[in-house]
Amino acid sequence: MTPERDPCGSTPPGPLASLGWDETLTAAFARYPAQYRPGRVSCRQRTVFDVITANESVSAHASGALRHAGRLPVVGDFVVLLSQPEAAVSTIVDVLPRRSIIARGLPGRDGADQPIAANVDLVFIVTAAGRDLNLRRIERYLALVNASGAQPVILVNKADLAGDPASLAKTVAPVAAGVPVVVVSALAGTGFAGLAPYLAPGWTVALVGSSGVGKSTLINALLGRAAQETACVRIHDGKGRHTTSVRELFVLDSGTLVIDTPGLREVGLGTVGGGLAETFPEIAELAFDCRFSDCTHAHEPGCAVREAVDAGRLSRARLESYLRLAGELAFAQEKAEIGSARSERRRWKGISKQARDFRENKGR
Ligand SMILES: Nc1nc2c(ncn2[C@@H]2O[C@H](COP(=O)(O)OP(=O)(O)O)[C@@H](O)[C@H]2O)c(=O)[nH]1
Ligand SMILES: [Mg+2]
Ligand SMILES: [Zn+2]
Repeated sequence: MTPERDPCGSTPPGPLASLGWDETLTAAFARYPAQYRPGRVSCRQRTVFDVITANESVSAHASGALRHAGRLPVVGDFVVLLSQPEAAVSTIVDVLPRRSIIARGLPGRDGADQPIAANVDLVFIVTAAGRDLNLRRIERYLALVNASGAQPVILVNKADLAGDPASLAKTVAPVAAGVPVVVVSALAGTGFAGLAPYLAPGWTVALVGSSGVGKSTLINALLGRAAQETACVRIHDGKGRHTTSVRELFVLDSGTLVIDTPGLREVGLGTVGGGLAETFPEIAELAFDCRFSDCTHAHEPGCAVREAVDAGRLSRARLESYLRLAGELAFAQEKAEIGSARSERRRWKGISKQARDFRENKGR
């Protein structure tokens, strides 16, 4: 049997499929002529990206057009490359449509979300036994992941530090709300069998969680070698200095793609609200019985959610956490609206100035 030929001739060579490439991407890439090639961003420095293509890894700059449009790629993005034979560095000319995007609100800025990783199928929310085992933080990460388009899995690391590892899963269960919980020790190498179902070939798995919970140790254990050895290519940053940064996308022997993310000190929820109902399904369920369909469960009369708390059917901590995150989300959305209104004003100012310059110069 002969393999099916792609009529457009745009199907990238086999290895791209093992990078998580899919049919949708093939369709999006089809309009690019032969000198362009697709690849996946494995490492992001300030202005330089490492891109894995079907047969090599190259350094690339984002095109001016992408930079001006604020469409910079992130780790995990599938991009379109243009390589000039005489130039050492390739140019990223397009970012292909994302099937998921993990983003967080960036505290103190115009309210724009900060993308962290793209095209992720599954996210391990990593937490650790001991001080980091913070249920409220897990809820926050769940809301973030539920809004991203990727599936969450809660991973409790450092089981070796807990007297009774089984109790760890039980502690987390009330906030997991049906999301799988896996307890491991990256250091002792225990519990990894529980991860196997999530490490399918061609899947992209991202690890998120506070700094120090053991994400890098876990990736090293999965890789069976020190990930630090595979740091990004050293590149001159234009000021004559070398910049280094650790690679963030790895390919396991199983064919799973793993993305490490830097420990996030602050995890703002961003502006995408879709994640809350999924993160607090029991509250969403109770809300059907609130008197007002737009009940915020904060102060309205006839609130079924607050009644459930009073009756002991819903934990108060859970409702408080929901209210805190919902409030934060509303604030972030408002800020983003103001931010986009402001940049819209700036845009119009630019346009009217152009028009004025044009009028003033016309008479000459
Ligand atoms: N006891 C214990 N320590 C661990 C485990 N996994 C990681 N650590 C330690 O936790 C510290 C932080 O680990 P690291 O992988 O750098 O965390 P990251 O910031 O999330 O990448 C290191 O000192 C690790 O040796 C574990 O399963 N058990
Ligand atoms: Mg790390
Ligand atoms: Zn209510």
